[in-house]
Amino acid sequence: MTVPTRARQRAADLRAQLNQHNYHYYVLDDPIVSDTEYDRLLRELQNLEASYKELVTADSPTQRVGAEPLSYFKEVKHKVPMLSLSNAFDENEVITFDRRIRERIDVDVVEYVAEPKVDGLAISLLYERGVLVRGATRGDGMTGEDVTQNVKTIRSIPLRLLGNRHPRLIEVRGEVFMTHQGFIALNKRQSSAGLKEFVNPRNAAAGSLRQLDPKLTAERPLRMFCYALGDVDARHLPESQFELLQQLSVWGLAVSPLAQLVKGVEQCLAYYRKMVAQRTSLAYPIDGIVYKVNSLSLQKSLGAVSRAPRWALAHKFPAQEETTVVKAIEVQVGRTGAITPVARLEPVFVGGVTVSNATLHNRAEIERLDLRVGDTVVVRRAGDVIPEVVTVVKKRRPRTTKRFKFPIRCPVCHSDIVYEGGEGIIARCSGGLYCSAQRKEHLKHFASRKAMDIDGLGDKIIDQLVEVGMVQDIADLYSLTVTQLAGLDRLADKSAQNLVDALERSKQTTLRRFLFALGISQVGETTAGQLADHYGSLESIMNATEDDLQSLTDIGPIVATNIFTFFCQSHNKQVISKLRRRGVKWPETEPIQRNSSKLPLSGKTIVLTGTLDAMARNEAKTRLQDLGAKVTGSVSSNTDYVIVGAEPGSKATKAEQLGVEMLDEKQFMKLLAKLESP
Ligand code: 9MJ
Repeated sequence: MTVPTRARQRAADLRAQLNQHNYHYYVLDDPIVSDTEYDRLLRELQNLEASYKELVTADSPTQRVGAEPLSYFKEVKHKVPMLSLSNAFDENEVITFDRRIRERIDVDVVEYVAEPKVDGLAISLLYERGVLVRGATRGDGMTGEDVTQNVKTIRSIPLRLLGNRHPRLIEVRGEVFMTHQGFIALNKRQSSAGLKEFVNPRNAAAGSLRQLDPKLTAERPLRMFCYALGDVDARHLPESQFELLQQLSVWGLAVSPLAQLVKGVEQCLAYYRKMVAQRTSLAYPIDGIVYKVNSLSLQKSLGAVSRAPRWALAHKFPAQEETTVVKAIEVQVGRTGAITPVARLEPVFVGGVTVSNATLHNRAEIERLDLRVGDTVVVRRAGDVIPEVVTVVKKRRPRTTKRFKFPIRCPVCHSDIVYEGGEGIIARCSGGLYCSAQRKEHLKHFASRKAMDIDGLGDKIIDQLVEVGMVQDIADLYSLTVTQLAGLDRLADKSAQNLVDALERSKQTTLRRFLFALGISQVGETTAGQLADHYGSLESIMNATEDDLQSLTDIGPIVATNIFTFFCQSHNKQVISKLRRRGVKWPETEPIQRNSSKLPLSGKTIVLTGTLDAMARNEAKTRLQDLGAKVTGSVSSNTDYVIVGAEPGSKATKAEQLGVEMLDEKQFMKLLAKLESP
């Protein structure tokens, strides 16, 4: 069947458009059409190609998925070996690397390209006259596997290079990787399908590229950054590494946006330090920095030793994962009684520090890992995050291990442990301030910098004060004397005096600090600040009803209940009086009057129920408050309006019974539009 010229032209046009969109999306990270628009164009091309089979080309965007599963991968011999990189683990090794290069080529300052070392797997892409004809893994550097079908499913890899006058043949090399987000989403899907989860993004990327069925690879969120050439047959090539990256990008291949030219070893090290700090905020895993001599002719003359080039170096970050052995599993009791299991470890150097404890989060996590004392585990410490156990190396489990039994009583005060949260995931000691562990944490919070800021009252001193019974509650801190404190371990007279002075100074505080210091469940600094601003005095807060408390932007029903319940309890009221008697004070302020009579909704009480299409509940609340309204949580005869969203709760029924005026979303939006216009 002959293909009408119009169809042929349209297919070529669609292909070009789709390639452009891919380039904007994956290489420039700046999409110019929506996903829906992209899908529409792709579908149109698929339909055209289905009508006229002759239109199908190897580089058509429709050909990314669709190849039949393989039974094995063919071998690929790399014409130019795929080298690995020499590693440096500290700055001195980088200094030596730079010195050797300077000596060999006899220059004072070497120009390098520095870029993050992406933690994925090295891949080679072969383009013939601009069309992708083969994708291969690195393998052992000499022989890899032909993964063309799989590579084609990766949308950041162009099936045809952009522009024209491409080299007759060009082999581009780079790293295929998975973003953290893609990795988490993939593992979620694996887990809900009852399949094995991947240990880290690198394993997930490698496993995904080695699928015999390309349909499976297509479902995996893989990306690629290119950084080198292999075999080439071209008239003109760039003269430097940095220009090469720019040329690759012009051809539509993604390169690291963080690659930078640096001069001399000092700038290399400065780049490294900057990236160490940026590492955890990147969307994908990196495990070091690669420095490469910028001039390609110098690279050539420097050559390679064994399988690594002399002109490049991988400066590794401290490992974020290491294996070690679990010596014990214990549980810790937090300020609010939450019980967190922790693994005591054989100390191990990971992420730049020695780690001997890792959090196990909760009971379910121990069960998920099936963690036992004696197990060899992989621990991870990323950035400043608390170290955690990633996996158990089951192969190295000793023969006689026992499943860990989660305690049913608090290990400190022996009160019952109660379970709460979704599926009873949070274990909590029911002992309250009777539990000395909770008391200690409560005191530590009270003394902390953002709370009462008691300088010199460290964790060790608090532990002793509780253990010897010198302090029962937070108010007792203010009756401590120099003589008493000087009797404690490792506290000299001078430090005891300093601590008493610090306690004295801390008495003059602010209402927001004091409220935060009380440690009411879920009342952080922001909420404490809002309460202080809104009410102006402790008495007003103590007298507020739950409904009234909910009129604050950040306070929902749960936090309102926490605050209300806290101030109802007589022991809390007693501690507060005791603190005030001992001299803790703050300037009382005028409550911030939102309900200024000048505002259009001043004096009006409004309740929100159901979900709104146009905005989140909190936004609706703030906008109403900004107009002077009081927004509360329950409907009464004092309510002026109830705003009813989709699937309203019992509040709508109550409003109807009481005859309170109700506004649907449309009416509400109209009201906002009218009142908010200047
Ligand atoms: C990675 N993994 O990001 C190289 N790499 O260069 C970068 N790997 C490399 N360069 C030559 N950015 C061999 C390997």
